[in-house]
Amino acid sequence: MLRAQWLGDGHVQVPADTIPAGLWDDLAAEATKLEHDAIPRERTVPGLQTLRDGSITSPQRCHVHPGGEALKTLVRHPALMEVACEATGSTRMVAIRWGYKWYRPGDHMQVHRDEGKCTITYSAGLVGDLGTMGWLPNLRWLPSREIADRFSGEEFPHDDGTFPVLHRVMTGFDGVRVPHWRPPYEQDLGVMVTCCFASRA
Ligand SMILES: O=C(O)CCC(=O)C(=O)O
Ligand SMILES: [Fe+2]
Repeated sequence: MLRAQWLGDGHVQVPADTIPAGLWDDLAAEATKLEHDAIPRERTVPGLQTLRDGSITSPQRCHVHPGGEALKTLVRHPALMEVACEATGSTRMVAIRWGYKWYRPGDHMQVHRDEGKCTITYSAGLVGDLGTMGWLPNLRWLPSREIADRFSGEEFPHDDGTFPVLHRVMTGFDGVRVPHWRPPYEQDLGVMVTCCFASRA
């Protein structure tokens, strides 16, 4: 079921009640506490660059932080691993990166593909309304070079599918293959948690 959904749609959800409410509270509190240490991430070089691992980098602006104990607890939660394995058909996975992201008005991330090692990328909203991410599932299998050529002159495409980033629900997606982006953020503050797992078998 999860496997079919992954292959068809490129995304799956960790059932909403699996992660305890207390852990979500801890994550929101941890993100708030770490906000003043968040690191600006700003890439202004225009256009899309393809890297050798198949990923695509593009202009972006936000703040990030690798988090603390609450985030480590989330990443170690067995549900994330189980959903990731069942969806992707892997038998063993390891979390390879995780963090909080802060979006303020105008912050954005243009069309990109995630780091090649990320078999599945998870995200969830913690604070504010994260709305939707732009999502191009029909271009999942298009070579990165073609994606870069096609979108270099178009900062935020129009003909997208949208992908909701839900409050306190982890959604896992094929961010390595499905090109995706975040249009300029319009509200005061959105805080997101994200992590990615790599297949080991
Ligand atoms: O803001 C989002 O929802 C997407 C973020 C993203 O794609 C990334 O961090 O790689
Ligand atoms: Fe991404």
